[in-house]
Amino acid sequence: MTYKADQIKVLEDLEAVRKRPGMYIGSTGQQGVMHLIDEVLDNSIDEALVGECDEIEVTIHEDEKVTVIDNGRGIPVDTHAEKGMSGVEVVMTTLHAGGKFDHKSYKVSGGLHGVGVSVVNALSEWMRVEVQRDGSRYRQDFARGDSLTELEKINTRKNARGTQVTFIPDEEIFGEFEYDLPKLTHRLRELAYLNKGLKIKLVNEDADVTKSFRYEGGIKEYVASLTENEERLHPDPIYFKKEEDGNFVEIALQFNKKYSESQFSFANNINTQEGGNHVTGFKTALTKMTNKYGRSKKILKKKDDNLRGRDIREGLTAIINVRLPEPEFEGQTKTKLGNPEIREVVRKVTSEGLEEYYNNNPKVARSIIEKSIEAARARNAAKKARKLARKNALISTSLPGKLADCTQRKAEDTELYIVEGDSAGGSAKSARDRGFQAILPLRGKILNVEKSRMSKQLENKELKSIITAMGTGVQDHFSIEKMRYEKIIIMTDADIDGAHIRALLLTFFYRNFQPLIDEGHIFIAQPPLYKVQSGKSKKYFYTDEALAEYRDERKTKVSVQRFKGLGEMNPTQLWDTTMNPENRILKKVSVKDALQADDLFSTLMGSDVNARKNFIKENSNQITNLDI
Ligand code: 0RA
Repeated sequence: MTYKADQIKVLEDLEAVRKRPGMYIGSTGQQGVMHLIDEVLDNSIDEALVGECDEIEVTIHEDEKVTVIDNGRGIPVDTHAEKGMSGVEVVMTTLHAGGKFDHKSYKVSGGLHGVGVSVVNALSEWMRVEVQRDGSRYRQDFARGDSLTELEKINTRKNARGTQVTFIPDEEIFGEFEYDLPKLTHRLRELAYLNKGLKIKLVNEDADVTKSFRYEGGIKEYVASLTENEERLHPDPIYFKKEEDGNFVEIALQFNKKYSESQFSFANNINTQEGGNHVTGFKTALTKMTNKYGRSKKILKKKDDNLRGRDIREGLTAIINVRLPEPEFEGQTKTKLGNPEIREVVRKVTSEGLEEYYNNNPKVARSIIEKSIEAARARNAAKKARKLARKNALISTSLPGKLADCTQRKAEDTELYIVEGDSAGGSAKSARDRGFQAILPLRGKILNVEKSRMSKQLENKELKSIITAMGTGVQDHFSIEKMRYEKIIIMTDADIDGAHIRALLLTFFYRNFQPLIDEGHIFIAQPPLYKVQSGKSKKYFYTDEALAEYRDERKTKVSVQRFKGLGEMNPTQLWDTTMNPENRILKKVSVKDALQADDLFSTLMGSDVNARKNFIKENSNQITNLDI
């Protein structure tokens, strides 16, 4: 009887998932599709977390199915006493089945994902699970939450184990979808770094590309790769780890001669973008221990103030990785670690680890402290300069001369176009609807913001004019309410230089005006790449693929003009293709993945010019579609 009741409940549960997929996976867009892969992957990673799996393979098949294979223990195949079904069926058809097998010591439950792999079943047109366990191979097929077959033994094979899950997202739910391969690649690489020694393979059958990630150095290697283009204060990353009361903590640090701070934290393999108690514990210990050492060695003199945390962290790239049995995720995006007990554990590990490192590497310790003192000086000088500037009231009140403002004064529905170059700026000024569109042309190269302090950035004419045009003020004086426009639109040429300037501007916004990105105010204009004239009709194309498709369809010869720069378009063309809200394509810039962004920025902004050029060439598509 219980069997029947359970079966009915299962159908109801998974029907609910299909009715309101957004409640379980956030969205039914591309992110939702990616969530399905994450969900299956999390189960394999959980096996790796308990040391039961050291190899994972993800395949995107030509027919758009996805397969995730691991060599973990395999989903249990025996009959579940309460439920009267096989373990495989329980896991695949019961919401939150994780709790039914609660003998896992780490898990991602309650995290970003953690809704359970049954949700993937519910939202897949078809799904096949194969388990290799106890010398046999088993298989069961599912579709849209129901089982299609019973669990069958398909053959015997000794000395192998693991789980293989293949699924295809349901078009009834997701419509036409595409996988975000750059994002998947990034996530798999990140997971390989976070789980030292774990081998993760990504096979993209369509492109015939296979990538393999395995890092014996774990997060230490991660920090090294993130800072490979930086001038470093010490040759190898600082690393320490500890396991205490079932909590595992590891930290890798690299101090560099740059001015920004990059900090990435993870809890049970989830990127805790909003930070949390592990990050607080780390910061407290770093500040306290560095001051203590500086005083004891008299690098910090009696008359000197204590170093502030943010002065010590200037130029620091840090990864904080923790694992704990019952993680609690809080915050707006559920990416803030809430467990209070972890703060003290991380504080202690950092304190002890740093003290030992400083004592064994006095020269490095001195250079870190001297750099912090320098940062504090610069901060105080900048503060004085700002006070003076405000007194003069020059910077903040008069709008830049080259700004062609719109006539509407209320910010609502207005737009500020930041345009590369005077000639394009001229076209944009003639093309615009002056009622709600303002134009700010930029001249020459803007400052590389990654490599300079804020005080220096404020001296840069081009950046200064952006700040005054926006009206928000900066740093302590920033106020989003003072924004003079609703949208800020970056409009650059569709070439490599354009991509570079766009990346510089994005860095500038990302580092100094993140709330503008968070609240969806920053956009990228998409000028067309080609104009095709056939007879009297004109068509514009924004990607090479779209043009190729059109050419294939037509077969006849058409005349194609490639736009190299915005300046080549006359005002009417510019309006029709790029500025008219009715036709244009705007890309909203969002901080979805600070790590991905920073990865990109540090390569783009690092001192190795060739690495940067190659990166832009290889990734120009990704830069245009930048997910930051
Ligand atoms: C429930 C219990 C156990 C493992 C799993 C589920 C499991 C699920 C998936 C999904 C993909 N790969 C997986 N690997 C394992 C524990 C099994 C045991 O104690 O032997």
